[in-house]
Amino acid sequence: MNISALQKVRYEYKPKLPSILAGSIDDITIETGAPTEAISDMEELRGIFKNTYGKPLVTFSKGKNDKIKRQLKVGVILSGGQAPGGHNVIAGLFDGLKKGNSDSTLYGFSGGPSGLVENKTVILTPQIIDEYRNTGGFDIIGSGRTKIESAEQFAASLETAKKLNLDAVVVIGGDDSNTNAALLAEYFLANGSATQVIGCPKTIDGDLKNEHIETSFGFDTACKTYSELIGNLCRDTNSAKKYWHFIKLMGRAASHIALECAFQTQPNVCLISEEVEAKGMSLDQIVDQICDSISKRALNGDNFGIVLIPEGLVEFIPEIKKLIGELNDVIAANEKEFAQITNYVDQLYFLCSRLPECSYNIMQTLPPDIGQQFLMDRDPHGNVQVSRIETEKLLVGMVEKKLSERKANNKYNGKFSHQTHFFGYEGRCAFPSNFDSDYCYSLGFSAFVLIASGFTGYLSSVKNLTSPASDWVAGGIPLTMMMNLEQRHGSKKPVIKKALVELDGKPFKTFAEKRTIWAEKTCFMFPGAIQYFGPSEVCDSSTITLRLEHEK
Ligand code: FBP
Repeated sequence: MNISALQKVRYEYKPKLPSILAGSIDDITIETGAPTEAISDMEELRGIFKNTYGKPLVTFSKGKNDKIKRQLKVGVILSGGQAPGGHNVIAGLFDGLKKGNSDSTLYGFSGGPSGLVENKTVILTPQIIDEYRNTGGFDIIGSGRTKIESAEQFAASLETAKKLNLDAVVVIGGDDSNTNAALLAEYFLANGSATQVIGCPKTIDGDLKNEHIETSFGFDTACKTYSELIGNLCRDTNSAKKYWHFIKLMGRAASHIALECAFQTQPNVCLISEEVEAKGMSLDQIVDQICDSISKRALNGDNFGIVLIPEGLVEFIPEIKKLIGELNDVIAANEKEFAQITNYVDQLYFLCSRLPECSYNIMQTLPPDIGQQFLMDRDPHGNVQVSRIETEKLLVGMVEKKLSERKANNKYNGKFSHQTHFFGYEGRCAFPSNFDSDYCYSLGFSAFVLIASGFTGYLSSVKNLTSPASDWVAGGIPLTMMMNLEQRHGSKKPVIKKALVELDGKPFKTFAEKRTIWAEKTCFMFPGAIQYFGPSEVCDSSTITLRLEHEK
């Protein structure tokens, strides 16, 4: 196999573990706290999760644990979008299992949750694991977005667990996938199965976090990768002084990635979707905000700059959010008929009598290529595929129009040339940073300890992440503790609450203090590429968001 020089040396990297997990396997025991409650809708959730609701928080400490050396059979699933470090979660789980008992087996379910439903597995051997240590990607077993929701899918998953005689299933996924993990844990117990289910918090979006989960894995590496690219564009535009770069950044609904990249690069404008929603800003007001920065900088002779746009922005602009919701309803109610219409003009004609007038009017004003993107298939969890809506192009078009109006009114006298970019997939499979390599390996190892100790319906957790890894605190969080009921497809469903950017949180407030000056002056920062070797402050630091959150 052809491997790069970096891949070769990264195989040798030994991820750092919390000291409790790095020591002897005979010296890891469990401490449990008081019973827990869901974040809201407690009574309803207690009814849905009769067997798994309200379990205590778990931490690991030194001591004897009779169960830790059990021979175990475990299956692991990679679920949803790729995030750097997934391979290390599997490596940590594998090494933990083998350290506990060398006869334990780890199955990988191929292609995501459908691998569990369809019983498609590979046995993970030391050779396979060694080929993937400290590498990006999910290609060790593949991933998928299948949602286990029908009675048949749950029954088939149970059948697979029985056939393989599984002690546990580990679901490495985001909020939707871990909601699925919670339902699976409940279903197994309710149907007399002893197969445990443990989740691991994955997603570059950074939106699976709370008091107990400080960050999801992959966020660190993805943000550092995008920031390197944005920093390069900052330097390019500061050299050539001729382009405004409009950069859309992945992250689905939440703007955590855009905010972190703003800290790392100090762009002229960074839009934050959550603020747009809170202030009820219209598309026109957003365009005004960008044009204000362009106009001010033009007065200084600076006809160049950087604009960061969170991927999910359109869903937070009240008038567009309403449009998307209404489109979802019309498309769902006329699914088959609508699927037959392939031409955009005919699609608009079909929507004309079915959408409320005001939403139809917005639809008509959108450039056809953007309008079409609003009509594309939803993902299996019902989400609009925001990564496919070219918001950066929509904004550039509107900015150009507004600037010519300003010029006609003598309110702008600059020169506007632009470039658009979308950074998303570029960061999802990068070699994990040291932080993600260590964090993921620890999450996998911690999942093993939870399984060996008999827990189900838990999310593997590693806390105190801004301290050196030896001081990290490992344990488990009951999945039901992070849940509430939300309206999905016309009815209330239990879901893990998505963490959006908090406008009264330290990261946003810090950004808000600095952005006025960034909008006018050139304050760019150039973080450069992720470093794997060198001084610890360069190689091991966590995100600025995490550090600010710890300061509060
Ligand atoms: P997860 O929520 O599954 O972690 O996915 C993250 C993500 O990268 C989002 O940021 C993005 O909107 C989406 O996946 C893109 O999905 P796809 O890979 O299906 O194009």
